[in-house]
Amino acid sequence: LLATPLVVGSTAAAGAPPAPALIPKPVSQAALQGQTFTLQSWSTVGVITNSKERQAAHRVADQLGAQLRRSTGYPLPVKPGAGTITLSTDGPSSLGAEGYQLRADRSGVDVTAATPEGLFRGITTLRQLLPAKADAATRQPGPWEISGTTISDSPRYAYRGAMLDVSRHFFSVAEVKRYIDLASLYKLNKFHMHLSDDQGWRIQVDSWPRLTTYGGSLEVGGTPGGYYTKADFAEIVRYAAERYLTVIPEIDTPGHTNAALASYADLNCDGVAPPLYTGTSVGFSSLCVGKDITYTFLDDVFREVSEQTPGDVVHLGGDEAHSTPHSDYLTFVPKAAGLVTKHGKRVMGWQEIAETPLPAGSIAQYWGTDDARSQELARKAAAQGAKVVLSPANRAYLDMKYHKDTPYGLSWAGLVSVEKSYSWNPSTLVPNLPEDSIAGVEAPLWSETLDDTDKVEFMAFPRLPGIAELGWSPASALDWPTYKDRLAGQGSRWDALSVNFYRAPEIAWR
Ligand code: TNX
Repeated sequence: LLATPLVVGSTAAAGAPPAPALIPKPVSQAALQGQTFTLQSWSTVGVITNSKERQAAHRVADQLGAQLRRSTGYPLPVKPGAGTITLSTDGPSSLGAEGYQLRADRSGVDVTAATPEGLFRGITTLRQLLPAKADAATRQPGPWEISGTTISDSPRYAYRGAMLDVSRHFFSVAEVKRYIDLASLYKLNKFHMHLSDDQGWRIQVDSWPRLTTYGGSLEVGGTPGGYYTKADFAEIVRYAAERYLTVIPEIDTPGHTNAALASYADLNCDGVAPPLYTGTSVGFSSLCVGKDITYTFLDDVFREVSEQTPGDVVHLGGDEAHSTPHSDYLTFVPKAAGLVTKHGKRVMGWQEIAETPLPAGSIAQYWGTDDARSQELARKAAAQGAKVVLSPANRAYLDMKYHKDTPYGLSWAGLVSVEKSYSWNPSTLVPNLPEDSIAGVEAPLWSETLDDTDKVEFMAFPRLPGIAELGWSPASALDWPTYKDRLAGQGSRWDALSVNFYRAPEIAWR
């Protein structure tokens, strides 16, 4: 094709729609002047791949086809070989596993990657290039145009996560899937599930059945809780994997354990089981560090949870152990970490675990608020060779209120506006934290005050896409004024997807 790529921002050809605003912003994008792709009723989706990746690459094409069939009503058959839209795994390995190139011109759209995962990242971009109504669940009128463009893209960080607290309030498999779907649209690749806490134990453990049957029975406020059976959890893991998110299960220890302590009296130092807890305090419970049964218990739990986890990371919590004597904490964490590695997984834990020696390959999750102690813990983790995932509570905690009148959420880490949550650079957040120790970013969503999906979406949108951009896009792309404009363009997309997002007044939603 003869068209010369022009830098985006140059005048689009007359008649061509303006280039849509992509989140996360790609590494590089150029306009193809005067070219417009139009999806037609006779368009096809082709897949060019090798035998090893055939199934996965076809599944990505099927995912794209399924969504576009819903909104366009076109048949869009998926077939081997070139199509109107062609997904190819022939891309250079220099793109990395998640990188892709995309070209849309008058004759078609090519998405090229080295892996099916890269194709999946590419189709999330393709969806955002189409009009917002392409994301609708029901048939919409066309035209289905994309202004000519070339994109080359790959992530800044390998770890780009979302966390959902299913303990304080339980969310059904369908609700969890919906959150995974929305996270996947912004190229997040880790789904951290906070599966146990004082208020509820949410994952089946065959060797300790009362954890769920009793310990999972309630939630905050005293309403019925729930738990995931092994089949449920397998379904979540499978669903996430199809969207190229790895599930990281968290069993919080030694604090945040009232649900387990209530389920088994033997786990308590005094042998007395406390009642179930449905309030929202933290820091009052602890496993009994001196008892052997504590480690028999954790060995069983980490074994069963690891067996259900294809990813290589299990999170052991470790936060806010205010009821665990400090010397006990220092004894406990290495023992618990050893049980995670015994079952073949890398250890992840909240920043406090950096006070203890950690096994090779561990990840510490920073949740500080620019305080010196949290920063010191992040550096301590790095100094012993661990990686750090950044979840600064005053920026990345999606449960913090946007402003003082936000109807739910907490504010212990401050009010977190859309601008505040976006306006930071992972490289420089923690002074003197070596860049090569930063694995990436994660946005946790704690659910003390969030008992349904509408509330979850209200808190996550529009802030989650901003954290996703901080994890994916190069530092040079991060800029609030232009981000704010791109974010405005997501509003109609969330309307099409029926996302209950917060219409922050500082954004000119369109
Ligand atoms: C702190 S930060 C917690 C959670 C709460 C959250 C609420 C951290 C690792 N733990 O137990 O749910 O604040 O914002």
